[in-house]
Amino acid sequence: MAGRRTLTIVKPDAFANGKAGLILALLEQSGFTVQAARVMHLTTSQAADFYAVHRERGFFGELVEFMSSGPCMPLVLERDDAVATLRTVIGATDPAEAAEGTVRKLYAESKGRNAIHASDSDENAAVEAAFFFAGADVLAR
Ligand code: FUP
Repeated sequence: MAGRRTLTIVKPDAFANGKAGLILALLEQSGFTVQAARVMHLTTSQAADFYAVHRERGFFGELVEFMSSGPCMPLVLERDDAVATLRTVIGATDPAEAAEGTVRKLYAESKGRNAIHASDSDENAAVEAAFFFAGADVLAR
């Protein structure tokens, strides 16, 4: 059964542009509740660890540089079918291909500076939530 929690990050571009609140509002309007939140500035080492799955890709250096370029806002979100629903709400990786009304269509600048991250499976959601939050920092079920 699909899980009820996922991990998202409002990325440095959207946070710096003052769009974090608007993005959070859109997520809440989409039925998500916030179970954990923080604002933090990732080190290059943390950004590289978080995106380690992409380390062989040509864009990895740029991705790490961008994700450590300023503050971001990781959130644990909850609703039914959380992972798949949030992937729909954020839209395609490239904002040029993202559907109308999605976070990336509304707020992303480019494929690299694309406003928001969302976990792509229940397993990764659990791993990524643990990357940013201790168990005690996430609301109890
Ligand atoms: P997504 O799951 O939609 O965030 O996309 P991916 O997991 O494929 O990529 C992770 C991040 O790598 C993207 F958010 C942005 C960056 N990326 C690029 O910069 N260029 C690419 O061609 C693909 C991804």
